[in-house]
Formats: sequence, structure tokens, C-alpha cells
Amino acid sequence: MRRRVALITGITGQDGFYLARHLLSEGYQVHGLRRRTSFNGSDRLQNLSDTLNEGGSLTLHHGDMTDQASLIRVLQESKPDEIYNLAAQSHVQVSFEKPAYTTAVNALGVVHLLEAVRLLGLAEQTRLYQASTSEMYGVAESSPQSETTPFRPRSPYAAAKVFAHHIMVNYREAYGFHASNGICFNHEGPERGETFVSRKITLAAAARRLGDKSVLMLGNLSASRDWGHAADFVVGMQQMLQQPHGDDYVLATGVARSVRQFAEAAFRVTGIDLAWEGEGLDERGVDRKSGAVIIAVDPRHFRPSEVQALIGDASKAKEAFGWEPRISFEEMVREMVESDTARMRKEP
Ligand code: NAP
Ligand code: G4F
Repeated sequence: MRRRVALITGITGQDGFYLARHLLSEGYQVHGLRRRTSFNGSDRLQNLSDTLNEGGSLTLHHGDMTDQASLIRVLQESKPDEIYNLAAQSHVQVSFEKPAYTTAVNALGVVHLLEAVRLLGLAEQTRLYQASTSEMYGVAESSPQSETTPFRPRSPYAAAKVFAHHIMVNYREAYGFHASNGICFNHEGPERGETFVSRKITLAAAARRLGDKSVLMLGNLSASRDWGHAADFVVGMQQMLQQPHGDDYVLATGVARSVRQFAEAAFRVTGIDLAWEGEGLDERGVDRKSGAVIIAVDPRHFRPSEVQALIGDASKAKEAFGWEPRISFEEMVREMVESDTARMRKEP
């Protein structure tokens, strides 16, 4: 039987890593779009190469979501059955500093991709997945959020993603594209970028375990998110594209925790029991046993407009294709702290 061919944009990112690994294990031929960078040694790509030694097939192409000609060339070269558009300027706070660039990649980039598929006549044979996000709900009207909850974006990142979401729906309705939006709530893991709050915390917990006494500086400790594991989420992404028609699905765990609770779970792995003292900018996370300050607040990490709380309802995805997260929050946090500890031990 012919192997299915997938193109992943954003293959060098966290989800790109987990999705490529999953598709390779399912026997796909995987093509990945990557940007040219001055430094070639992506750890995530190196880890993928290890999977390849076990018999998978992976081809990388240089390209950029802001350069439509490069997308056309990669589509011509790869002729994919399935496209997973994961590429994005994905950091919410950075989007306030680079709003135009974020819009160019996260919104206009999706138009470049959809038009390239249409103009090359690939719409009949190619299914598309777009990485939509729970950030689109912003100050959500109701909880938990589902596919029918209105979007009230609170950042340039979220506003651009709302556009991308709607343009996917439009190509589905106007041209009959098999186009799906996965509205994913936060998902993490050892491959998470180091500036997202989860990984920032697990890196700090690992460093302290190995003797580092620096205080971890965080922003809004009360923000709460529905945190799952990226390895579970990429399974849902692939399942969406196996459905008879394109559609929109929430992927979430249905449980929300605060940044404080994330920190408590991470430091617990290293034997530190956190207690919270003070309020507002003076709040501190301290080691209950020794009294040492572990966490403090730095207002530079506050956002001009914040999304305070998100929690998702993934019952549509469960009903349609049986998707459910398998890895618990505690298991995920432990895996991240242990992985960061092992990496630090290897590369001090
Ligand atoms: P990530 O680790 O930041 O990865 C983003 C990827 O996009 C990287 O491979 C990056 O390449 C690539 N990229 C950025 N700008 C590009 C451009 N102009 N052209 C081509 N590629 C570009 O993000 P992630 O956590 O894997 O998330 C994957 C997608 O899901 C993103 O679209 C994100 O917005 C969305 N999402 C993520 C979550 C989550 O919790 N992780 C939740 C909902 C939605 P470089 O390596 O060269 O930077
Ligand atoms: O880890 P974060 O930066 O993730 P955020 O903003 O929720 O966005 C992530 O998840 C979205 C899905 O909902 C994706 F679409 C997006 O691409 C990205 O993957 O921040 C989580 C929360 C925020 O409320 C933030 O204000 O943690 C709060 N926070 C507190 N201190 C911090 C920090 N965030 C970061 N990055 N750094 C801090 O020091």
C-alpha cells in the first residue's frame, strides 16, 4: 500500500517534534518545512533523526510562511496527502512586541498556504490541519470553552489566530477544502520552548535540585490554564484529518490549574514543598522547610492584556473519534523536571 505523505510546517517546534514522531511511527512519509537559521543543531531534529534510524522517512525543506513561493515549491516537491500547519510566532507576550510580524506569519501565512494549495490544484487530494488555539477565547464568555464559545482575543497573537481559524472555515465552505481547526489548549512536555511558563518552571526546579540558588522570576501567578501533554495532542491532530469531512475540534484535558499550582507540582518532584507569602508584587514562593525564597514576581512578565483563565471541553473530539488525553498532569510535570535534570547533568 502507498505510504501516506504529510507535510508539517513548524517541524522544528515542540508540536512539530511530537507530530513528526507520531506520523513516522504510523508509517507516514514526512516532509518538514524549516526556516534557515545560522545555527543548525536543533536538538528536536536530532531526536527525530534517532527515530529515522528505526526505518521512518523524513525530508526537510527550507521555506518560510511569509514567502509564498517557497511554500509553492515545497508543495510541488512533497505532494502531501495531509498538511499540518503548526508554524507560528507562538509566544503571546512576544506578539505584543512584534504584532505585524506575528500577523504576517500566523494570519497571512495561512492564506499563502491555502492559496498555494488551491492554485496548484491540490485541494481535492490534500487535507489541512490548522493549529488554532484556546487563546482565541480570551476573556471567555462561559466556561468550559467549546467549539461554540465566541472568540474575544486579547493579544495580537490571538487576533491573528482568529483570522486564520475563520479563513480555514471559509476555504472549507467556499471551495470544499477538507480543512480542520484543532482548538488546542496548552500542551507541554520536555520539548516545550524554554520561555513558556511550564518549561521555565521545570528548568528552574531542575537547576535548584542541582545546587543553583537563583530565584525564579515569574509574572502573573494566578493565571490558570488547562495543561495537557503534547504527545497526546498530536494524536488528536492526526485523527481530525482521518474524518470524512473537515471540522473544528477542541482538544483539552478539562482540568485547569494556576501557575502557582504548576510551580508547586514541579518543585514537589525535587522534594521542595512550596509555601506562598506576601501579596501582589511582594508575593514569594518559599521552601517551607528552609525558608529560602524560590520564586518572586517580576512585572516585566505581565502582559498588556492578560487571559486570566482557560478550561476546555473536548467532548466533541471524544465523541467523533474517541480522543482523550492519557498522560496525567502529575506525570507530565515529573517527566519535564526529570528530563531537564538529566539534560543539565549531561551539559552543565
Ligand atoms: P513552537 O515550539 O514555538 O514552534 C513553532 C514553529 O513554527 C517552529 O518550528 C518555528 O520555527 C516555526 N516558525 C515560526 N515562524 C515561522 C515562519 N515565518 N516560517 C516557517 N516556520 C516558522 O510552537 P508549538 O508549541 O510547537 O506550537 C505549534 C503550533 O500550535 C503553533 O502554531 C502554536 O501557535 C499552536 N498552539 C500551540 C499550543 C501549545 O500549547 N503548545 C496551543 C495551541 C496552539 P523555528 O524553530 O525556526 O523558530
Ligand atoms: O506559558 P505561557 O507563555 O503560555 P500561553 O500564553 O498560555 O500561550 C501558550 O498556550 C496557548 C494555548 O492557549 C498557545 F496558543 C500559545 O502558542 C502558547 O503555546 O503563559 C501561560 C500563563 C500566562 O497567563 C502568563 O501570563 O502563564 C503566565 N505567566 C506567569 N509568569 C508566564 C510567566 N508566562 C511566561 N511565558 N513567562 C512567565 O514568566
